[in-house]
Amino acid sequence: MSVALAPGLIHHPGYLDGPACRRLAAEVAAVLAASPPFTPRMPRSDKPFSVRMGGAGPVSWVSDKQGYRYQPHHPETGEPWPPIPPTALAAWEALAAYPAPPEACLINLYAPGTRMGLHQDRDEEDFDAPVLSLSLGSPALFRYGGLARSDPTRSVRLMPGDALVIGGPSRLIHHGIDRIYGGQDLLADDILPGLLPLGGRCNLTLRRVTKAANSDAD
Ligand code: MD3
Ligand code: FE
Repeated sequence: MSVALAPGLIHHPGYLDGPACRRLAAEVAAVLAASPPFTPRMPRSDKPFSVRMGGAGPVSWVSDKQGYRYQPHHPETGEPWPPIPPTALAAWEALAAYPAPPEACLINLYAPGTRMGLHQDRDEEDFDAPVLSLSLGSPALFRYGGLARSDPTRSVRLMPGDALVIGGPSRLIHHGIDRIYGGQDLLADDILPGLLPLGGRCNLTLRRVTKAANSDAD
């Protein structure tokens, strides 16, 4: 089942079932055990993000006083990023409809009460490729608008196991996470014990960064 939220913005509620979510969470835990989460900082102000991040793949995204960029190594350990989790790669193959594999897997870690402000993702060279998002843990309120920051926005709740494909005319829309539902009444799984507080959320985004050689996409 899938729902077009906008042209190119396709929501697949419950794409990963319970066992697949647990398998992906275990794969993410292994990535973060080898390559620890870090706190990105705003380029100009040096203000820390409230979201913590990890990464996997040939490159991943970092942000510090020097700016935003994709790089092949962890910003603190200097080690190469671990491989992209296989369950996430399988979802890319099933949903992305793109002839080249993802090069980056950003891992966003939201403690209860954290958020991500409205932004665009435009640090990649290849906007022909979609971005694939996979959600684990607590539900979140995802807000999305248009190409202009002042365009009207709508909101949708992202649940654990949901996939979202962001491509085509939606690739450069403004979007953010307004809240995490770490509800007292919600029976939260401890998805990443020791890495994220109970009631937290983890989001993976798979991306192309460079233009694929010999692809028909350009
Ligand atoms: C729309 N992550 O990592 S996922 C991000 O839940 C990011 O952690 C949010 O925004 C999260 O940059 C939202 C859905 C998503 C991901 C990438 C997009 C929506 C997007 C890229 C372009 C447009
Ligand atoms: Fe984003």
